[in-house]
Amino acid sequence: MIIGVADTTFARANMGAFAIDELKRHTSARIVRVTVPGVKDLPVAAKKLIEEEKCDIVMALGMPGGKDQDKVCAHEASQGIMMAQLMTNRHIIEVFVHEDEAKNDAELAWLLEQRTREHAVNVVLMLTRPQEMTKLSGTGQRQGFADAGPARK
Ligand code: RDL
Ligand code: RDL
Ligand code: RDL
Repeated sequence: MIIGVADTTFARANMGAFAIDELKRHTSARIVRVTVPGVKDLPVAAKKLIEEEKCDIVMALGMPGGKDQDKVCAHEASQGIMMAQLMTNRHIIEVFVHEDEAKNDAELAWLLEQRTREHAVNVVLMLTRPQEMTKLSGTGQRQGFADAGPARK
């Protein structure tokens, strides 16, 4: 099994390093990493990891900025990531942390790391133990900030 990790220089923390560190705690799968300038470059980077590097699943890691043009950029990147998934029939787990989700740089750094690590665990489960994902069905999982939890207690 091969896991692809694509991240950006735009993000304000080394998301790829967090992903690889977490993946290695849970799997011995080979990891192929690539870094691109920004989120709009992630769709083709992920598609190349799948088609050329034979990755079974890819993490697309990015940080949309807080300005309106960044939000549009992120929406476009998301659509590209979904298109790449449909073209390749492989999951590309999109790990986006919007810069304005955090109230300050310290919280942003924490969120970039925490969301990346939690989605890395999702990737390992999806790839190797999908029944473990089903056990979490409907439990209000979130990545980074606290889980929402089930609506009915
Ligand atoms: O292809 C080169 C760039 O267009 C590409 O890297 C963009 O994703 C860069 N970029 C923007 O141009 C922008 O307006 C990014 C953002 N906003 C953003 O919020 N986050 C990014 N890139 O990762
Ligand atoms: O590929 C990993 C995630 O990007 C993907 O699972 C998203 O669907 C997760 N997600 C968000 O990132 C988000 O901002 C979800 C929501 N909002 C949402 O409102 N409902 C979801 N997922 O089921
Ligand atoms: O319910 C609070 C948050 O989960 C909500 O504001 C989400 O929209 C935040 N969020 C993103 O904006 C995003 O791009 C999340 C993800 N991705 C994600 O992958 N997982 C989350 N939230 O839990």
